[in-house]
Amino acid sequence: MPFDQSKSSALFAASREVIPGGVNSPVRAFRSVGGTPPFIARGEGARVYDVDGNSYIDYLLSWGPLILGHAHPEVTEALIDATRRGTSFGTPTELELEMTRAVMNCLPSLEMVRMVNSGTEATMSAIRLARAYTRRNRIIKFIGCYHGHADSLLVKAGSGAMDMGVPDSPGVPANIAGNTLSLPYNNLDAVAEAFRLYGEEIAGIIVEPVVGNMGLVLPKPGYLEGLRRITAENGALLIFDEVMTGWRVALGGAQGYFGIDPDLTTFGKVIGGGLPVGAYGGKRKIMELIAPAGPVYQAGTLSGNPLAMTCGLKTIEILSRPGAYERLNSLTERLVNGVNSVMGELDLPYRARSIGAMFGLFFTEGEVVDYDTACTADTKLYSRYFQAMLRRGFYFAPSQFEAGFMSLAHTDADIDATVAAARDAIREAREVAPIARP
Ligand code: KE4
Repeated sequence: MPFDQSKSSALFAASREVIPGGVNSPVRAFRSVGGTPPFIARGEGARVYDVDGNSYIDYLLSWGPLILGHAHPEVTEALIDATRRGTSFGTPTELELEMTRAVMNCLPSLEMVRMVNSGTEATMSAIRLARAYTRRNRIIKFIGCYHGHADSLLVKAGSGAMDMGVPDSPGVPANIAGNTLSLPYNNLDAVAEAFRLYGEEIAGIIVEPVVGNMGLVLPKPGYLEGLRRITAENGALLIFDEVMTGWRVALGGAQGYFGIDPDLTTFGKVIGGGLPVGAYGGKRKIMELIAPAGPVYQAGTLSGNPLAMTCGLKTIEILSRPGAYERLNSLTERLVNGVNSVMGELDLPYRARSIGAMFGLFFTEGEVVDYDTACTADTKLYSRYFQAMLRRGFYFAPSQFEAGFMSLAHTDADIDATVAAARDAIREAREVAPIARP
């Protein structure tokens, strides 16, 4: 069946004239998978519909937030109702208190929370807070983990394993990047060595407790516990970046799933239910340094605005209903098991993995535990598979180094259709070229 993208192509050409790369966030431009990104006109439940009339079962879900599916009736009704009372006041509102309590009820590690408008704002603020609280400047992050685009976090590893970081983007000053140490994920020896060398100067570690930004990479057993122990022993803070894993891995986030008590946690995505929301929170003795309670400045015109709070509250309420996560996990496992049975049938070494309602599929034979092993994946094969699935009406992340997401709106029939399409798509993708074995 012809895959008409004439309107998306025209819109993409026009957008590139006035929006950098034609998009408002780089990964949407399909640079790593090629082709024209469909311009989406609307979403409903598990599906999105593009301007050319193509429809897709959506496993991107706006990069995670739409865990209830698109245009959920209860969320939509609540939003319409809230809009009639005004959209933003720049004043305290009861809704913010309600939302803060709802977030804290899900994560016992939280004693105070500050609402912001994106995951980047949340991680940027948490880093500033960790530096102020410890009176130290250095930060540890992990290679392949992404925490938004704040200067201190757009940093790649230095030339030597223990050399401080260098800018990962023009415009990031070297002296800012030089305070960030980028270490391999899932390697506690590297963290211990970093603290041996810089211990007194390290304000904290920021980590994706389950990585979604190099594809799905799970923490090795004991890894997160090790980060908790080493930071506590050295007076540094452990910051869990749960922008992606919060309410995605479990109602209590990755910290609840693995039983870790971080000092600070950052959030985004799901807690906005599709509207712009980020948040950071943690122990009271740390959070009380934040203005106006304390001297650490952080502010935001639209932070905690009523529409985002309404959407987030309704989303958390629905996720808190009995059976929600059993259903999400069951759908995700059905997809992963189905894809893996296809790979087995075709005698292919690739295996999908999942945790909670997020999943990933690496086109490589070995187990992926960090960025170096993630990079053994055959990205060309992934791109051909992605395009073959897109043409068949299934929208996955347009990069091998991203995760996939499930919603409560997906059905068993959607999953079974996806698995059937995957069987044809992987065959088509491989016929173009033999598999590049590492
Ligand atoms: P935002 O500023 O995009 O709301 O959040 C930044 C962020 C922070 N921490 C983690 C773990 C994240 O995954 C993100 C954002 N994730 C990307 C997808 N990998 C968002 C998609 C995009 O950049 O367009």
